[in-house]
Amino acid sequence: MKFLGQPVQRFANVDSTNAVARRLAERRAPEGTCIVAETQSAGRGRLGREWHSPPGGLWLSVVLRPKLAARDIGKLSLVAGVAATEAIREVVRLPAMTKWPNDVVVAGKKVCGVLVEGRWQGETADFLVAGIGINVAIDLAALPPDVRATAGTLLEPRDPADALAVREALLGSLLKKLETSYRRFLSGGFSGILEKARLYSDTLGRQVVAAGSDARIQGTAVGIASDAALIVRTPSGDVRVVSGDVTIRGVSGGYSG
Ligand code: BT5
Repeated sequence: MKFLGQPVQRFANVDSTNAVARRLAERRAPEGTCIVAETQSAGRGRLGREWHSPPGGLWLSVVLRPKLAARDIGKLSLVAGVAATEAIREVVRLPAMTKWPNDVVVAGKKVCGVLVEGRWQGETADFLVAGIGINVAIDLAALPPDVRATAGTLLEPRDPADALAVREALLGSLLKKLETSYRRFLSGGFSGILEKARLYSDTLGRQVVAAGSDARIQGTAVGIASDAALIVRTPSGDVRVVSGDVTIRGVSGGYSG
């Protein structure tokens, strides 16, 4: 690896690795700085949602400094989601899938979430923080019942030594894959990442309900466009969903995230 994880800063507990990375980035931390914590007391998801971060997970954030327009942030989320999917496949050998826009699921259960945040100067990113949370070996009973219903863990948290080894292997694999995809993305190779996103997609071909800020769209997810938008086929035509939450219909318990 050339820069991702140079350095890795480890903490026992932080409020949120994204918040720590942001504070460091504001003080000019170099691109590639990576924050890893054992637990987070205020782990966050999108739209102010909470990300539960008990021991046994891999909670990390990296500082990135791409020349990126605000409208392209969704692409970077996809880059990180695909990297996490591939790392899980490689290290744990489970059939991880990417659920648009930012989740990784195994057997329909959310095992990983991605949160990309940025500071903007006009329309361009000053810096970005890509946060990735993976439930490596967490005790699902530690989650509130509504979250537990849709969450999964890669391993049972029975053997702490084993779990620690898997976490370290996942960290190494994830940083490598993220760096490769990110470089590819910066050099104009987003279409290759899109191909993977489509290949690993748990969403395409499914009946979905997409709830954005101002509309609720119901139909079949038929594509991921070149700007990372989800294309949903409805009786009145194809609709582009740029952000928001997607629920896959027909999955027991209904699943959104
Ligand atoms: C996400 O948001 O999925 C992004 C999560 C990013 C977490 C990482 S951890 C390292 C870094 N530091 C941070 O502070 N954050 C990042 P969203 O799509 O909004 O999903 C949030 C929803 O997922 C919650 O409302 C819950 O329903 C569910 N959830 C919360 N904790 C979970 C967990 N550990 N496992 C599975 N689902 C969870």
